Order: sequence, then structure tokens, then C-alpha cells
Amino acid sequence: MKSTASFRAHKVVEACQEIAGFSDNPAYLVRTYLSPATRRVHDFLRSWMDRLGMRPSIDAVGNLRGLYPGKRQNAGRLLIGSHIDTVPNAGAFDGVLGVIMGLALIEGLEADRLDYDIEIVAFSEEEGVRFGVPFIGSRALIGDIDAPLLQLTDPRGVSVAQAMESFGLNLSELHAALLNPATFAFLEFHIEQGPVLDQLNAPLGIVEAIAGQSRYELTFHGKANHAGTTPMSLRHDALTGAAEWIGAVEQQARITNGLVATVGRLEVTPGATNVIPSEVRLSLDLRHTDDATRHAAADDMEANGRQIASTRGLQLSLQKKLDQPAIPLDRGLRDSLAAAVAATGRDGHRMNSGAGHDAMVLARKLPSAMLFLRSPAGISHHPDETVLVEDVQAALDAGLYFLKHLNPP
Ligand code: HGY
Ligand code: MN
Ligand code: MN
Ligand code: MN
Repeated sequence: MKSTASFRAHKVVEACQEIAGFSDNPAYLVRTYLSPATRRVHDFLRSWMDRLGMRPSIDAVGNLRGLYPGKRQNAGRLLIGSHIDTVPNAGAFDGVLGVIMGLALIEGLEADRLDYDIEIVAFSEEEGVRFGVPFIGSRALIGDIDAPLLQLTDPRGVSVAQAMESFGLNLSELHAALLNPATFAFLEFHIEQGPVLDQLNAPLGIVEAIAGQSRYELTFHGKANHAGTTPMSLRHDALTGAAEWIGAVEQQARITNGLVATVGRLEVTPGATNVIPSEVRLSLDLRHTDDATRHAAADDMEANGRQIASTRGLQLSLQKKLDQPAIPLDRGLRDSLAAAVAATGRDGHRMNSGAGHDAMVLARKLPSAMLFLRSPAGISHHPDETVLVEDVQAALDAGLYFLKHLNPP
């Protein structure tokens, strides 16, 4: 007979796997901001929240939120949550695990209702896939939704504001999406999405700081011409220019300690076998836990891009899409998480996060903490992304201990 804790851990994994079936594409898991599959996740979570008496509601940007009141008035509120959108060809646990963990912890309290309230939030957008900028969900809680963001358009030309309206959201209610003033902390459970815990054979990680991230869109402009008649010396090939630059970016990241650089998206125009590419649009994603290092690397890479472009008779245009500062998480909460992990007999590894998370947005306004669960084989943003049931159980045990020993300010 499985123990209640083990039963609950299995239920968390099964819930994430069931939600992974709610996709915008039948061939692989992808769920972007306010897509049709989002509603199915909302329905799944809403019925769970209803069973817990949490009166779920959807805020002005599509976050699903539910409140589990404490037994004392004015004892403050702890926010727990993560995101329910995904990257294309995603795994089943990135984001949604942090929402399900919150609900499972509330169930784990059983009769032990806490003094303070717990609010669970399923952030509607964190990855930035549909509109190119991340964290629309969590930014609404700190009042960081501005007109330029609402005017961004997706590849079909639909703006953020139009997407919200078609989803039935009411932008005039943006103020109501702000953090409740009684909220004293934010806690996000998340898979590590990297190899560190797996290599240490450690189940849990306490996140000290989250790396800053820069996102750019670059376009190399060249000249289309006939692939068969144009001598190599007379070409202005946008793709070979971009390729030279991408190789240099990789080389610079390899020699800069702690820097990671990724060109994840590349579009070639006109994209015909027998035409020299006239234009290449590509993305650049830079991460580092030190902002000055990240900014210096970005400046170097831009300068090198311009140099390559001018040598090859190309033009380079570059647009900064995101500059998210690195952010330390709350020392007190980190220590309480470490104590909770130790008290439940596991070792928690203190580490930084190379991935961005909603906690880095909330941490701008609120003491925030993250507990990582091991990513077997360090795989994420991929269908093979998974978690170990025993690590989910370890996180639930530590999470319950943390909740019961948390003293609101
Ligand atoms: O890109 C990231 O770091 C996160 O997975 N959104
Ligand atoms: Mn992700
Ligand atoms: Mn995530
Ligand atoms: Mn996150």
C-alpha cells in the first residue's frame, strides 16, 4: 500500500502528464499564450481548485488564481505557482509542475489549516513563444503591463490586446490582477532543466540567484541573386554572413566563463535552393548571473556582427527584445527551504538558475524562493523531460515542512 505522501507524489506526476495532453498541435506538445489548449488546462485546474474550495478566477491577463484561506484573519498570504504555457515540442513538467505542487501541498495540509492564506497562481505566459517577450502572466502581478507590450503582434498579426479580448479577458481589470497587498512571499517549484542535480545525484536544489537574460532579434540584409551564375566574389549572401557571426557568438560564449548564448530561431528569405539568401532573421538569447558580463558580451557580439556585415557588403539590423536583470532570491526564504529539505532527511544543493522563471519577476516586488527538482539526464524543453516520483515526494515533504514552519512577517 503506497503511503499517502507517495500516493500524492504519483498524483502530481500523473496530473502533469494528463495536462501534457492539452496541446495546440496533435503531433507534439505546444501551448502558447491564450491558445485553445490553455482553456483545457484552466478547466482541469479549476475543478481541482473547486474541490478544495478555492473559488478559482481568471485575471485580466489570463492567469488562473485560487485562494485557500488561512484560519486567522490578516495573517498574510503566500503565493505559490508557476506557468502553464510551454515551448514547442515541450516536456510535461516545465511550469505546470509548480502549479500542481501548490495544489498537492494544500491537499497535504489536510486538517492542518495554516494561519496565513495560500494563493495558487497558474501564470498564463512565461516562455515568450507567441509574442516574443516572456513573463506576461507574472508581470501583471507587479504592474508591469504597458502599452508597447499590449501592441506586440504574433506571426499572424494578432496583438496581445486582441488576443486577450478574443479570450474573453477584460483589460480594464488589469489593476485587479496586482498582487494582493497581504502577500508576503512567492514560492515556485520548478524542474532544474539542467544537469547539475542529476550529476550530483541530489533530488532538490535551493535556488540562490536566477541568471539575467538578454533576447535580441537580428536581421542580416544581403542581395538575392542566381545561385548558378553569380561568382562567389560578387555575392552578398545574408546566410553565410549570419553563419560566420553565429560561429563567432558560440566561440565567444565558450571562452567567457558562465556565459551561455543560443541562436534558437533562424528564418531565411527567399528560402529557395537556387537563390542566394537576401535576408536572414535570427534570435539571440544570452544568459549570465552577472549583468555587466552579459551586457559586455552583447555589445561585443553586436560590434562583431556589424564588422562581418560591412566586410561582406551586408546590412545588420538588431532589436533588443528583453533585458531581464539577474536577481538573487530571498536569503531568509532560501535558508528556510534548506532547513525544510534537511529536516525531511534530504540534501538540498544550493545553486543558481540558468533558466528564467516567474520568480525573477515576482522577486522585483516580493521576497521569492524556488525549489528545484532534479531533471533526469538534465533534459528539458524536450518531450523526454521528466521527474522522479521520489523527488516529487521529497519536494512535497520539504514543502509541507516549509509551509508549517513559515512565520509571516
Ligand atoms: O527560457 C527560459 O529560461 C525559461 O524556460 N522560460
Ligand atoms: Mn521553459
Ligand atoms: Mn519554466
Ligand atoms: Mn518559471
